[in-house]
Amino acid sequence: AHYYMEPSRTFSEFLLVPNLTTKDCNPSNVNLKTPIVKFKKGEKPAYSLNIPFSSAVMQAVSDDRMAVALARSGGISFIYGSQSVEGQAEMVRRAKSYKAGFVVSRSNLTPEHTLKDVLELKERTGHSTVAITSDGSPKGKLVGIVTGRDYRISRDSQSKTVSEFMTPFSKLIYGKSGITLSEANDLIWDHKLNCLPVVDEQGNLDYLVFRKDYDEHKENPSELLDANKSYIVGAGINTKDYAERVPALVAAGVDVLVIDSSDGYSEWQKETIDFVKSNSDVKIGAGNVVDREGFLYLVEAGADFIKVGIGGGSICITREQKGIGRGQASAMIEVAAARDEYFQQTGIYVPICSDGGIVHDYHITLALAMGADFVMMGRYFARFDESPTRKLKVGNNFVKEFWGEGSNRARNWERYDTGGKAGLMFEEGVDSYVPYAGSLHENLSKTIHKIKSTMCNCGSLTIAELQQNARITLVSATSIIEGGAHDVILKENSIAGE
Ligand code: MZP
Repeated sequence: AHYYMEPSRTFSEFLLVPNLTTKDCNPSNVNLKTPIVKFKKGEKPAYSLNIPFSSAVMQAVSDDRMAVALARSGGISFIYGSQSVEGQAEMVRRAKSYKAGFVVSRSNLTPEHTLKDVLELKERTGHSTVAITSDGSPKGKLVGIVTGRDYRISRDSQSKTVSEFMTPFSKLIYGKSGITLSEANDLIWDHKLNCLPVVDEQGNLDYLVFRKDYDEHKENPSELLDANKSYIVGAGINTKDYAERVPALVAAGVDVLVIDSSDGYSEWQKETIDFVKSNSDVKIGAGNVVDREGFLYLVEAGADFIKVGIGGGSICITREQKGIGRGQASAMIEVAAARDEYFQQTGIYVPICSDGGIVHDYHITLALAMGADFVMMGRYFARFDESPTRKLKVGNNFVKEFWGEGSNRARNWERYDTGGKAGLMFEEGVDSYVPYAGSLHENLSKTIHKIKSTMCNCGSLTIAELQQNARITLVSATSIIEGGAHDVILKENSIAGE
């Protein structure tokens, strides 16, 4: 046998040591854009994400509703494959039928409303920008816009009215209603408005169009008016019925597939990748692996990205049942080193995804710092309104149901199959509850802010810089105690009257 003499480590055993934070290194300048499929040095990946988040290939997490909600925020869902081919293809079709952000928002707000109303609307709709028309209808006259910039500048001045806190941009456009489309385009160019004003037949400015991918169309913003793009949608497949499932998903418009398996270092995965590559152009990720050998095997097989992690998922009992797996941090560190070496040798960059075991938001930043290009999470997303499961009241708390793909409830034997007799012989996952946490948008915004803020502590404005610059330290068991509140009596735990 080969022995790894170093213990296998988890994220909680590490901390980031701050680097110098320069003055321009503030959260609003941090860019979380990240590749998800392989690309050659000097070229761009065919798909990238605006935030490094993907939701797990699980019945309790990723359906079409989650796919749209997460894509709208800049991430990707992989719609679960442990269902009929028709059912999954229909979910993909529904998610693809949503169009990426044309009009972000038309509100019913008027200039008399206060900033508080606008902030509430922005919070509720999840949009970073709100366009205000005189009568609240899309055809009404534009009287102002509220951008992310207002939001930050005016957050505490709750009493201002809309017209008082309109940005110079919006005043400019307001004063110029009646401008032509090309004049409007000039405004965008000059003022980096990141939106496209739309004019009506009379040439009057009608409403504003905002898109996440505006930058890609900067040279010719009018392209944005016929290019009504759909969101990027992913789907999970297995190594058993791919000949039937993949063509159906491709016909439904899927962008990226991933082979969902608890142990991906197998000839079954190679065969599946071969089939996909010879029958379609669709991108395909593979996994999960936890070491250099597994990574290289799947990369040589043609995978477009590699998923890392065995046994660390919140609902996973694989390590207890079968004794296989590896601490998530150790797995990430080794696979990231293999990925970098492969890039040096071949000029091909293969993104890696850290899958499972994210408990605290800072674990995401650590995973990125250790080399992950994006993370996949189940428990995190299962807690939100947008996950497909029931919300229940247990005792005094609201919870949502969350079960593993290896549980009897999911009946996903294909994910665990190592050949031989079909069927789930024993469970590798549990059926559980997670605390209900509200809307995806609200929670994601907080998490993203934390990540950006930590990246600033580490002196990094991009994920690539973080991977390059991060200084990571192991922590001792006693210093973990030091990291939480300690040696104080927390108010909520103290007994009334004492
Ligand atoms: P977590 O984010 O909930 O900690 O982990 C989610 C990941 O756990 C999934 O993306 C998948 O890789 C893995 N998973 C899903 N079901 C099981 C199981 O039943 C499992 N064992 O391990």
